Amino acid sequence: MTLRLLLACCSLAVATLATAAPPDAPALYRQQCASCHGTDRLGAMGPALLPQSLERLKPAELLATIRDGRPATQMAGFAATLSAADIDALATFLRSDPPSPPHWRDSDIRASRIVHVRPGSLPDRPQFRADPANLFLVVEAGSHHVTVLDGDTLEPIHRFQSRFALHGGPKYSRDGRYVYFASRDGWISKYDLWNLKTVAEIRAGLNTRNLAVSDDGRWVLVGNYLPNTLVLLDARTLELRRSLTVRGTDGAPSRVSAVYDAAPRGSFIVALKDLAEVWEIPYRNGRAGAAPQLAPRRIAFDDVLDDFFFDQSYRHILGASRSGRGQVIDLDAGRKVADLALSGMPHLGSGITWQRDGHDVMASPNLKDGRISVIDMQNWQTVGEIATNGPGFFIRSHERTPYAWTDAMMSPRRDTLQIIDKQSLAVVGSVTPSPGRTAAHVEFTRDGKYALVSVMERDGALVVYDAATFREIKRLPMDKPIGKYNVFNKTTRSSGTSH
Ligand code: DHE
Repeated sequence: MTLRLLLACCSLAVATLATAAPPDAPALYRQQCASCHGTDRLGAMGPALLPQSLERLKPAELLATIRDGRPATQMAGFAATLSAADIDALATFLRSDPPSPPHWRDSDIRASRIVHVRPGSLPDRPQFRADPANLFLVVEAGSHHVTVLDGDTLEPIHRFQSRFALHGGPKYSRDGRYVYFASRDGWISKYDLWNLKTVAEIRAGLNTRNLAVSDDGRWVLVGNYLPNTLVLLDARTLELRRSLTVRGTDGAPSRVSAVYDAAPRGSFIVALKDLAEVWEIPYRNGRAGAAPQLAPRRIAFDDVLDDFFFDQSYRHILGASRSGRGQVIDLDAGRKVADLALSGMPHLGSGITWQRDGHDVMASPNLKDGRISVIDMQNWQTVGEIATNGPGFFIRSHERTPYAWTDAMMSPRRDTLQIIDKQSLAVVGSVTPSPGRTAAHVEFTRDGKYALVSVMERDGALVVYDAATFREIKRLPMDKPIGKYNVFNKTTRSSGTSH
């Protein structure tokens, strides 16, 4: 090789090295993302972009979102602005923890509150003709909307924009007038269903699991993954009343898996993700007008239980450990009273109950196995194992139908729901609303006559079936409808739906 050629090769290598400098992801974030998602990645007009917020997004989906944007939202695609290497680097950056752990203190919570409508300033009666107790709220995850559906005419009466990524059931006040939503980003929204208006909002955390409303309608408790907190709000105004960092007796922090209202006990129940404890927080005993103390009664176990089902009296919890082992906890006694013969990954949180042979039974789907387990609630024995098309998420019924409907959304048969006779425990029918497309989550009209099923796709639909003949009655196009919630069934704590 001549000297000249050698020099040429060297300078080419230097030039290649210079152009191959790795992208500066933090700088790219500041230039391209920070104005919508916040300089601290905690969210602003766009959602938070922390590892916890992105957990549910597959790597390819995150890349595609940065590259192509999200249809029907303000998220534009960056394919024309950023190279593939820049996009890769940004995705890796977003999946990494920020240099200092993000905080969300009481002062941040307070500062985030937005009052859209002054309490007491809206009419105290429904501003529409539909039966307010037979309304449904349908959460459409595609472009983050909620549809208000008249349960008699089965026609929408209103549709509104929600916060980004609602999850879990919205919770109604007992009279059905107000409904509280939690978004995965921590936003709690209070909606006046009689006036079809969002009245107040507050950001209670950075990554929230769910909320519970006390039976007396006075308190909202929010459970967070990030930070590890419980947040108590005044249900009337959404003002912050108390917060508590969740720790074990040894000081170890824990995420909150979920919070529940145990109405007959006058308390909230808190499921914990990292502690082998369940907490009970009474809300009725305090001084008149005073916010309940977040001073939990701790019930300790030998294993973490983060998914569970309550019996109708809220005396017993049926809980599943991470290994899938099931146990029954007596909340009065504060200890385990029985083991449950369950395997796979029972999804007890989606369980329902009904009467069979004079006994209350409970049925739970399974996230790993294609079967529904049916358990006698008196002796805690398994009285039936119903083979289904595959692992599923939800099972649903109603006091006035002889059938329970279940999906197989975690399996190749995700497009089909099977219908089970609650007495014989035999599968007696099935529906496939749209072949090849995910169908799941059933809710009944207040009289139990119609079953509403979600086709959970961007160009999806809400499909209404006659609950006795399993014939399709109508379908309403919707943008990735997920859960739907009937005011009557939820406020009367129907045994056919989760609470
Ligand atoms: Fe949910 C409720 C936890 C994934 C749709 N889900 C709940 C509740 C909990 C929970 C604790 C009860 C809270 C409540 O209603 O107040 N869900 C979890 C998980 O841990 C899990 C497996 C993983 C996660 O990312 O959190 C999970 N859930 C999903 C989904 O993938 C679903 C199918 C679609 C989605 O929205 O992301 C989903 N979850 C639902 C729905 C409810 C729910 C529709 C309310 C059920 C009801 O009828 O009340």
